[in-house]
Formats: sequence, C-alpha cells, structure tokens
Amino acid sequence: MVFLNIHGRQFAVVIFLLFSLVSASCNQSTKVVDNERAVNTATTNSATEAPKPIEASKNNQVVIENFAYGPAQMAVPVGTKVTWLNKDAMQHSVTSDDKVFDSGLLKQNQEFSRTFDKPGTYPYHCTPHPNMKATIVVK
Ligand SMILES: [Cu+2]
Repeated sequence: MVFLNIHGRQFAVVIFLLFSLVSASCNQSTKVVDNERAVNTATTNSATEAPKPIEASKNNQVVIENFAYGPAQMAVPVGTKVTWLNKDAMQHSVTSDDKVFDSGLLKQNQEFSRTFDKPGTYPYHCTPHPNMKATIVVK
C-alpha cells in the first residue's frame, strides 16, 4: 500500500509537470502572438502619427498666405525643386535660418524656387516677420 501510494503520488507529480509544461508552452505562444499584435499596433500607430506634421504637397509648393507658410513642414526627396508663392499683399521672404538660401522680399504672387541637393533639415523664416517659421526636410 505504501509503495502504491508513493507510486500514485509520483504519477500525479509527473502528470502535474506535464500539464504545467503544456500550459506553459501554450502561454508562451499566446504571448508571442500578443507581442506581434502589439508590434503591429505600434507600427500602425507610428505610421499614422509620425508623418502627420510633415506633408509633401503635390507640386512641392509652399504657399505663403495670411502670414504663414503652408505646409509649415514639408519632406521632399533629394534633388527636389521647392517653390514658394507669396499670396499675401504683404511682402515676405524665405530665409534659411542657417543662411543656406534667401529669397529676398517677395511681392504678392511672386515666386521663389530652390533645389535641395543635400539631405538635411532646413528651417527657414521670414525676415520682416520672424514669427513666421517653417521647415523643409530633405531625405
Ligand atoms: Cu513675412
């Protein structure tokens, strides 16, 4: 009887170990799926959120209107020619913060263009109105 009891207990322990192994591996595979789901969700989120502030306009044109550059942030590939158009009656400039380019004062409906041959971030402003700020990102 004693032997049987021990044997039975051992058997139960083996069953218990097997069961915990199986359930552990099940949990692990569930976790992997959850992680993948989390990664996918994170990727989707960053894909929808990250590009938002930087918009590439259809014709790589920035319109200056109501004392603002639109879009204020624009991403373009290397070699892109960007054109600014001043729609305001007020004169504005397109002046690089790093003195890389300067349009001088643009009258109403006057344009300024620049081709960006090097990747980088190009912040610029309006000389008469320093609160007017925008950025071109060249990739
Ligand atoms: Cu201005």
